[in-house]
Amino acid sequence: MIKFLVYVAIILAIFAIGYLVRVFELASSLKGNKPEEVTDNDNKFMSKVMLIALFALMAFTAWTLITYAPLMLPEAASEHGVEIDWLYRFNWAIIFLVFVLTQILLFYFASKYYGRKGNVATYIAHNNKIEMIWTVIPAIVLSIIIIFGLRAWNKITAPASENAIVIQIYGKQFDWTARYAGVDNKLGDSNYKLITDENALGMDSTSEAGFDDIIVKNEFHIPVNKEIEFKLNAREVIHSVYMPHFRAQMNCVPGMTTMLHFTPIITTAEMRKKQYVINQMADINSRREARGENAKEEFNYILLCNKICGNSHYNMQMTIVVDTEEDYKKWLASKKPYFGKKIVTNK
Ligand SMILES: [Cu+2]
Repeated sequence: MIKFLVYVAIILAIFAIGYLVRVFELASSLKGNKPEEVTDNDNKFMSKVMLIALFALMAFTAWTLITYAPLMLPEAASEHGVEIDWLYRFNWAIIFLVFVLTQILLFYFASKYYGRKGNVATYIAHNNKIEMIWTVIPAIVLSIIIIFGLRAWNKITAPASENAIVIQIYGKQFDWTARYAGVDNKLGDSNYKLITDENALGMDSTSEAGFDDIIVKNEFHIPVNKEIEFKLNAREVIHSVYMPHFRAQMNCVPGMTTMLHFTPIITTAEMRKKQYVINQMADINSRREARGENAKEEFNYILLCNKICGNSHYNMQMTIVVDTEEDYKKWLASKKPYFGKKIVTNK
């Protein structure tokens, strides 16, 4: 009800301002002034408004930066994530510099050279020198950005190294499954025709490479400072693996295998000890408490589906735990292979 009254008040205020302007115009026309004519005094007034607008714009920009900076992506926890963030900040620095410079010049000139009676603007039809400047400088800056970007992109999308740990991430409506390649680091064959309620991934029980494959749900572990190669599959529609802390995202497409790889550099335990993470979690938990929820949440890396894939898409996620190598091995050893067979390898 109060909201409704506020809206009514705003609409009435707009009408009131309209009428006031009309009254002002009528009064000045009675005095013999032409209301539509712009006088030198009007221009001078607007030149001051330009300066005020410049300060207001800069103050607003500073405020949004301070207010919304905490909502940017969390700290990068993968090797290439650090590089992506560096590129991102580099781009921001250039954009910010150009923004501040051009806006200051724009408003300052508009304020300084306001219209005066009898003044005529200088028309420049063509000037090679200034055209050269505004073409060459942006071209150089853009080339630098593109070269840095391409170098990073080539590194990120290059094939994973031979000894990267292979993990399959399988998406279906509406959950994720992770499959570890086991001792041989090779995933066994699978076939969609073999999919049943028990064999959700359609694993082929005659494929030897798959005998030691381990299947986990809800949560999967990876060791820190080791390259992980993800092989991504989907059952029925396109899903998208998104691991924001690791700056990694790739679509999972039915009928094909997509891949991505990264090296995590911060363990979950290390992340939980960081002061800003402690503060963030305290903030989240205090808001939960205010809502009457008891469960305390701890920081966790997360894998999300980033393709709207159906009505429970929002809840399609998995916890990622980055362990020390020792803890990772312990965790993996506690899991039983899906087919329950030990594989004999000569590796
Ligand atoms: Cu999905």
